[in-house]
Amino acid sequence: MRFLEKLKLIQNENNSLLCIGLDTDVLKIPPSLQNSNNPQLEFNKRIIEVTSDFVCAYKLNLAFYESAGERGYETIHKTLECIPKEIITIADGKRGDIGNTAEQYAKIIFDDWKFDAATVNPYMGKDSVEPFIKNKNNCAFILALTSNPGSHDFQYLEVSGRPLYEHVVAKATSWNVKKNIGLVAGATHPEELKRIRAMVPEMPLLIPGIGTQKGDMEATVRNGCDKNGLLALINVSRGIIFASGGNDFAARARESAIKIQNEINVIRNNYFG
Ligand code: NUP
Repeated sequence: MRFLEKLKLIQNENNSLLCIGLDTDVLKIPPSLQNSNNPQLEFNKRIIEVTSDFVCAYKLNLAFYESAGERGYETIHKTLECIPKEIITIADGKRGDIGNTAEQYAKIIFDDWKFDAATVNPYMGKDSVEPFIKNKNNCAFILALTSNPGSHDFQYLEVSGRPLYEHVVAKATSWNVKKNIGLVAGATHPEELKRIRAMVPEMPLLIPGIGTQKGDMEATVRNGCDKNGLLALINVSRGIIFASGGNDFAARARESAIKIQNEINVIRNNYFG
């Protein structure tokens, strides 16, 4: 199934724009799981069990698994097996390299792990992105305007009369022949998000920065959705999975996910009916 079709189906079915970030820092796993065979995997399984009815996507930041060594690769495989097939899965590794190397990155992410989507750094240009958009069922979320303070170092620089990130948005649009490109735009830049959405009315936007990074929820939903109140994937990682550092982590994560899903939906109903 085409990526966009799968995304719209699950956003409607679960009535959710929420993407939970499984940024499972092994040092923050609660004591009750520490003695299990693979604490990182057990943690993910519990989080997925209690939240999969309220999300449209799970995003695994690869850093937290790669830093766990050999075991981390196994955890990625097994975590993906626990995610219901209709939910979108995103590998957040911000890959980007010369063509033949990028092909290897795309191979492990899409062919071996079987993620639906990957985040891609566009700095090296079209040939570095191409392996991620070869298959119409896979999506490349291209970094346009990131949520972090360092986004001001390069992304706002004026080039030919417009900020660099707008050039990225325009290029991504021109590469989007198979309709399987999305953009990453941070919730910490809500006005720019509005501008980006106006430039790409039909692209999915992966929007991190809500919660710990203090992005603006109201403006993010209003400015990030398409005209039907869909196609924004609003990521929250620490704010959900580490809502509690204790043995009640799963129950607290569920509460937090429901609260955020409701908050998003109230704003959607206000603006998109
Ligand atoms: O611009 C970006 N900002 C950002 O935080 C692009 C990202 N991919 N992320 C990722 O989103 C970040 O690496 C982390 O995995 C997640 C945000 O986590 P949190 O602040 O909700 O805990």
